[in-house]
Amino acid sequence: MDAAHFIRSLQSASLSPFLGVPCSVFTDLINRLGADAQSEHYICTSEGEAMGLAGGFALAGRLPVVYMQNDGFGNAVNPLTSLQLLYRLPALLLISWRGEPGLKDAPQHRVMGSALPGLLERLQVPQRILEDGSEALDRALATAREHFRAASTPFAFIIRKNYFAAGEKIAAADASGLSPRLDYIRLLVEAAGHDDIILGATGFSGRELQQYTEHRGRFYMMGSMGCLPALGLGLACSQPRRTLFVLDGDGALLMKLGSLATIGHYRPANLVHVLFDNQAYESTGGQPTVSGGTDFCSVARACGYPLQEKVSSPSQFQTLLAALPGKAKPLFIHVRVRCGTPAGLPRPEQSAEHMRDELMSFLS
Ligand SMILES: Cc1ncc(C[n+]2csc(CCOP(=O)(O)OP(=O)(O)O)c2C)c(N)n1
Repeated sequence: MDAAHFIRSLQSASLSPFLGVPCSVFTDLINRLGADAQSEHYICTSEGEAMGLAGGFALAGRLPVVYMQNDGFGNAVNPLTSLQLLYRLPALLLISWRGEPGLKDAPQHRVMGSALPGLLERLQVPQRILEDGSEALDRALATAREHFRAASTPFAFIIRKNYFAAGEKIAAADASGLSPRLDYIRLLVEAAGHDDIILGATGFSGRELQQYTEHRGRFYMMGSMGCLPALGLGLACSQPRRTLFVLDGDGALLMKLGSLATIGHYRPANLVHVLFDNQAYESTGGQPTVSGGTDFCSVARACGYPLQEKVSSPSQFQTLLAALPGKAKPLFIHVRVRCGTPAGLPRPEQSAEHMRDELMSFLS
């Protein structure tokens, strides 16, 4: 499906604005939305937030379109049930079908991939799996419009992996002078003690940690976007003699920014929270996040982290790592990085259970 045609068809059916959290299935769609000044478009920090925003547009009499990965559908369920379905507010949901049964995909999509159609049905959200071609789209749109008229609640289009063309990765905003994340990850793993724990988030920080470094205490959290700082807090509280490094992404941190307040409240004296901020959802196609307007060190300070450091070069990072034992913790380190990862970065071959077993046997 041509993304420009798709957007025009929805707009002709009075559907607008577009908003959501990226999935690589929507790279081409989001590129077109970003490039077209006529399309009203909002990039959100979580799918739950997107549903709230959609509720506001619906109250103003509009028919918003919310795109999300099916992994993110979980975040949307709460407002879907107690906002859209309670107040009867319409929205067209575009949900990517990662982990569609029978197709190869990353393991974190398996459960939601098979559950999605049934979940929508249980929630009484009518759905269409979109078939290719503009006639199929027109028919689905007519059904959705009729549903909005009759019931005034959300309608879901399930979007298969290859529905839109692959789409070019969005070229990052000017990041000249900045180093890529992997330069910093390598330095951190070198500096970490043998007994320390290093956690990598959904997105490229976890994948690079897993693929390009060796440390017995490393762990890549593949899914559950935004949950890594909380998982790190649990480990840090249970393993007080080890230093625990959380390698975060700006998209992931923004998704659950409340974790900063929780960590700042409990103040684990062994946690180092490193944010690799490329101002993008790089691993889903480089779509911009809203992080450019957020001063993360100030937020961490206000949430109770006793120390925050801003880093913009690997040598600065190295100096900081050398002085780490004497620094107050939880320590927040904001590293501004540029987008870019080695070509062909594979997904890990180990299963999730294997990664769990490795970390647990290291800890015991
Ligand atoms: C709840 C949820 N929503 C969306 C996704 C899809 N997704 C996977 S990685 C990612 C981008 C992560 O961005 P960031 O944390 O900045 O890391 P980067 O990709 O830049 O390394 C997104 C949106 C997901 N896995 N889970």
